[in-house]
Amino acid sequence: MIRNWFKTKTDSLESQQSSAVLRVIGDRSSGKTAYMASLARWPNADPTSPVQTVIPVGEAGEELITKAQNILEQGLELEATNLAASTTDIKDYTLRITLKGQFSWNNLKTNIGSQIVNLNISSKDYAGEFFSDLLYRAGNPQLQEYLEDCSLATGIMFLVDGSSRAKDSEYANGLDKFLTSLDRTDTVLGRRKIAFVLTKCEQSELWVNRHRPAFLAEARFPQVHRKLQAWQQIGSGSLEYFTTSAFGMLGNNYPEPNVQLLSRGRDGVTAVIKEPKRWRPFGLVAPVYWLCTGDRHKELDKG
Ligand SMILES: Nc1nc2c(ncn2[C@@H]2O[C@H](COP(=O)(O)OP(=O)(O)OP(=O)(O)O)[C@@H](O)[C@H]2O)c(=O)[nH]1
Ligand SMILES: [Mg+2]
Repeated sequence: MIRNWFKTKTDSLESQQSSAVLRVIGDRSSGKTAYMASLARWPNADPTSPVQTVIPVGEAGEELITKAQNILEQGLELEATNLAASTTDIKDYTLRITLKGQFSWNNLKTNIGSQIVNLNISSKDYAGEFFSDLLYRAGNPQLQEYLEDCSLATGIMFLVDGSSRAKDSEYANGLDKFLTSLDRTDTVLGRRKIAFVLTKCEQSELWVNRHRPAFLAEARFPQVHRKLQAWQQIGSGSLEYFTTSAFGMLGNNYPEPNVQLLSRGRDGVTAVIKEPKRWRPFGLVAPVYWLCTGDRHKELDKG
């Protein structure tokens, strides 16, 4: 009985559904798998966050959580993702992200249902090899298949390790090839969105400007920034900038990165989580929200 009542009650709440088909691309070690696994795991959720739940749908999604628990939460490093022989072999992760309805006494009194927002995404996490193949193995049939698979997506998440600024021109060249190929297929031309996401932004030089993602992108990756702006200006699609960290910070007053660095070089940093029990990523949902709805979410943008 109670269950039925609850069901009708929730069904009558207005809920807004938005979905997106995504591809996560970027250089080797840019943090793509860590991003996806952290999003699926959603550890130590901040009670004040607009995100209510992140639920994996189906087996592939569950696998992401297992990865987060067995690797990241044990303070270990993820394995590099292998380039699948065929794009049909790449796992398609489906996640449902539910944002809290904004209840207020006002809403209750006037009986205006608050909107629960569901973001439904299916997302493929490519191997970073795909990105270097763009540069060095153009014309390769496997690469062509990847590019075709990418063109089915409505949203592209282009992840770049924020501390790999030395690779700006390489990224710009890869991107150039990628965008040219994408625009050649007109499946979703003009409606396609690209989120340029700077990862590992718990690093202090990025953290201080985390609320200015476009500024950071332009300052640290001027050539990539120029390419993306040009792509947008010719009407190929829309573009937004984001900052995120799959590992996050420790403490509130004097926050420090929750990271134990393993290496730092021109490719960026590799690291593991320092205190897995206090693991709280930031900025993961903001790009997904924009890719699904076309709007930026002020609260999610705060981290
Ligand atoms: N400091 C820091 N390191 C991170 C973060 N996310 C990932 N890493 C580290 O960056 C390295 C690469 O992370 P992955 O998620 O495996 O990168 P990837 O883009 O999937 O790499 P490929 O599968 O090889 O293309 C590993 O050492 C991770 O632990 C982060 O938010 N902060
Ligand atoms: Mg990977």
